[in-house]
Amino acid sequence: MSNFARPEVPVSHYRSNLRDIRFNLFELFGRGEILGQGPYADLDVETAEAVLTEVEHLARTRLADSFVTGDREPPVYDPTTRTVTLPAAFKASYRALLDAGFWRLEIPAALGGQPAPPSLQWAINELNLGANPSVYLYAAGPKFAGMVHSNGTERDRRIAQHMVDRQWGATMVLTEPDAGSDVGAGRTRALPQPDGTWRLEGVKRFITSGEHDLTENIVHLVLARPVAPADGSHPLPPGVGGPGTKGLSLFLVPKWHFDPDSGELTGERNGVFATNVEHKMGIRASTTCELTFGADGVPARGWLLGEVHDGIAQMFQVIEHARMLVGTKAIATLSTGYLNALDYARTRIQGADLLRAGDKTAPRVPILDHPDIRRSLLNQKACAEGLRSLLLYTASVQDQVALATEAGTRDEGAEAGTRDEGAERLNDLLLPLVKGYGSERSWVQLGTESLQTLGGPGFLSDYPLEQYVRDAKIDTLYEGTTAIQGQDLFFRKIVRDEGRALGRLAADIGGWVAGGRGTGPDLGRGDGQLKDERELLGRALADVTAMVAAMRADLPPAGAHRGPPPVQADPRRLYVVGLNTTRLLMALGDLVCGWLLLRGAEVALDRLNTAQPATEQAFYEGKVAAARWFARTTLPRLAAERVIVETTDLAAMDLAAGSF
Ligand code: ST9
Repeated sequence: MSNFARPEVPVSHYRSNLRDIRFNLFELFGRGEILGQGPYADLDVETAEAVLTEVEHLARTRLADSFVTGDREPPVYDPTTRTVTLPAAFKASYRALLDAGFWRLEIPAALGGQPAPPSLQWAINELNLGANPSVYLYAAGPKFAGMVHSNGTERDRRIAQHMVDRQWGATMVLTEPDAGSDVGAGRTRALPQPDGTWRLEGVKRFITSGEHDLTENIVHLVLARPVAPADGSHPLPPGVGGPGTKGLSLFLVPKWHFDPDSGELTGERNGVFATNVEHKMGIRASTTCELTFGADGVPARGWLLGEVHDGIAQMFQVIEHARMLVGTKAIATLSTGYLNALDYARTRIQGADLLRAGDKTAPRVPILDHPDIRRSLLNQKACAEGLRSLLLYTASVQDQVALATEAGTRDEGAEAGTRDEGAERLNDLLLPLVKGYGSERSWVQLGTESLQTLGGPGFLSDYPLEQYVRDAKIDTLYEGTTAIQGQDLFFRKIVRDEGRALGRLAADIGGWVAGGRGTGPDLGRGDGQLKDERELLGRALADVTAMVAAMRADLPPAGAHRGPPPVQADPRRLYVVGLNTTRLLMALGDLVCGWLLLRGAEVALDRLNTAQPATEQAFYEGKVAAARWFARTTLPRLAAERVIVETTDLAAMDLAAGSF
């Protein structure tokens, strides 16, 4: 009989890795030190552990329950009513997520929240996003409310409270048919009205959760360009509504009109309608809508958020959060993809051990015994765990930002608005890595390694891998493509930052390589056990540093980019920089992941110095093995990337369009 048995239903598709999440939070990044005190006095380690356990159970059961249904029975769009209906199973998952109430850990106390440190929030988010990303995307309303609250007027803060109390959905509305990466090309207009509201006109595209039947209302956060009426009745202040991103303002546009004081719906439909819902490769349960403002002759009215024209900066608060979210979604999917592949490799019997390949009577073995499967699984493990460390390291930096801000508001002696600018800059630097590097590595690993581990069955819908691959592809695309992340990293987070955050990160990595202490609170100790890996990491650091130097040398002499005096006089050399920004993004991602994996290995080696229960022993040995594997198989590649950067010329740009 064939040992290829179809999986029994219903087994949760979701394989969480709570042990590794706890390792990162409490053993590697010492998050226990900030819990149970200060702003988190009510949230000690024990409570945090209990929350994680409960969320993991919810994710693996109630959320995961509708993961497949949402894909096979996607939302139904009715163009006559312009409404969307979601499948009942999906609605049940959504209800379970909201009813569990963990979203309160993500919103300010003023709105009824009990804020947890970002590191715990993102650990929770990993579990939810790994189990059912679409459900989690619909459930972002309270988080949006927090953003409205912190940027809003008294009126907006009341609206934010209604959003929380009535559990309304919310969306971010930037993209237009001809304004994707280039948000500043948006043409949606906002005309001031005599009653102080604004009327919006235009078409937006690719709006996640733009229409659905999960909530009684949806509040759209819309970027639009203010335009003065032709009759001169409402002139705009100077500088408002000009070209590009800086001319955009942010408006709150509800699906249903409501009384801003009471939150009660008036029963009147606002003129923002879903005029199309896209058919997609993946995350099919998550609606991706075309929204038309002013469709069907119904005006779309909204409020200017905070009554200030600062739309792009306000929207970037949402975008920064959403970029972290998309990276987390990708990383979470790779992790469950790897663990599904591992389960399969342990039980699938196929072929003889390579050492007995010539013996046709040799016993058949689990594919886990084959060298190439081990290569693949170690790639997946190292990548999934390295990316989790990158995510939770970034979240730990966000803890520092949050604690400083909180201290500024709590301590009456402190100046208002106290900030930890160093941590803010480091977080800014790391965000494109979490989003851009995280999504690229995850999608490629899922397709080329996790699905591949299953062989032909991986291609079948009997297993979750094919859905993971389809669902994860979007992560390299939305919230700023990988190309945008690469440009953001180099031009904004390195050059414009004058290398400060990168310098701090490089000093921390260099400090670890030297086995001493750098500038961070929790750097590695020099115990000699990872000597070869330290050397590999040191070389990788030198390679990435050289890549940055080479790219900086190609910046134009003057203009948009600040920094040390550039060397190159030929302005076309900027193309050479543009040819390498994605390469640098991936190289820096490898470097940081390598460093974090090795720091984890060091902690694991420490633990292994004392007797551990068998499962713990296996866990720590796995941490060390994955870090060593990554250091030996991935970090040496950065030397080649460096040579490529240093020798890039203009040939690609000189090639005529017809020659492609
Ligand atoms: C999308 C939806 O794809 C996907 C769904 C995701 C999930 C939905 C659920 C989300 C839940 C979220 C909950 C939210 C809760 C909020 C929580 C809050 C705590 N960092 O360089 P310039 C700003 S949506 C910060 O000249 P260009 C900055 O103000 C579609 N700010 O740009 C700057 O001024 P300054 C996603 C940044 O050449 C100004 O922009 N679409 C950053 O005019 C102008 O900067 C995209 O992501 C930054 N990194 O425009 C668009 N960068 O310089 C991708 C810019 O004075 N395209 N600002 O500081 C880009 O990012 C382009 O580079 C561009 C270029 C549009 C910025």
